[in-house]
Amino acid sequence: MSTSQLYSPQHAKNIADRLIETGEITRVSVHDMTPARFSREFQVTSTPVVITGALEHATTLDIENLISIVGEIEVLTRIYGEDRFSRPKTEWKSYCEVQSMTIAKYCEHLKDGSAKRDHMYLALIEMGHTALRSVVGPCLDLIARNTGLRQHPKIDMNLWVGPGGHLEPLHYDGMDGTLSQFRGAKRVSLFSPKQTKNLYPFPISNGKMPPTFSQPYIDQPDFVQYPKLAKALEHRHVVILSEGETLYMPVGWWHEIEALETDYICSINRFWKVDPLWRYAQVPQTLAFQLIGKLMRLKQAFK
Ligand SMILES: O=C(O)CCC(=O)C(=O)O
Repeated sequence: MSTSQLYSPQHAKNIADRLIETGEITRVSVHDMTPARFSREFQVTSTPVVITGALEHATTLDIENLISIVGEIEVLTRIYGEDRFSRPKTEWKSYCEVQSMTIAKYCEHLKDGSAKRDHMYLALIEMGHTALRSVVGPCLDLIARNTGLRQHPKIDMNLWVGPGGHLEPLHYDGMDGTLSQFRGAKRVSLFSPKQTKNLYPFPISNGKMPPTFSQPYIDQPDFVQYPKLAKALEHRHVVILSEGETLYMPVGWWHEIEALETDYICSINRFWKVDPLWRYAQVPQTLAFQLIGKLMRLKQAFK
């Protein structure tokens, strides 16, 4: 069999599909969670968990509510562009373009289909100082109370709104994170930090894409260019995060997030202090990346 037959896109996809490990992420009701349990079973062991039941009494975050609560706020919207995901990530000139618009204007793009066509995503919009905080805050604070997660001093909560089908490519963060699903569902693929080498992070010298992003597409794997990806895929965890659920992602865990097909999805994420601090030792690349980021910000401040 020739190499091209062996690694045809369909063949590679079949291998990837076969290797998906499902159903391994534990679900725990927020009402059964205590800080001691969370610390022992999930935080200290850096184990992802889905927390259920915390958003039961949350106001639905639909377009109408978003417009009436925070519609006037001007935000930077990510525009990935129509053909971005059909090109290899190594050809991307930057992570994405951004455009300033009000949240109400973005909602118009969602309604008329242009957000889906142009892969426009309202991503990582800090909402801690807005009226939305008092609407969703109580549910999210219940998660903090029952897990003992401690808030990052500078970041409170971020809004994510986008069309069904949107894909946030595989990356990791330098803090613990929780992703709460207020509308629609997401398919989350998770890889432990142990798989970092097999996921081919962008080299720091790349300069266009951050080293916290992985080069290959995990659902159209190119095993010729990225042979070790097959190993990583053996350890892939896939979880469907349904409306009302919250996923805890420990520092350094790789995640790719796909909004399942629907008109639009709405989530809120939070970043938390890494407790205890020695957990950073398990993900030294995260620490190194944070230090580089701090040095770059210092350099800019003195320019
Ligand atoms: O939901 C998304 O699209 C991305 C969220 C994310 O990357 C996070 O919560 O860390």
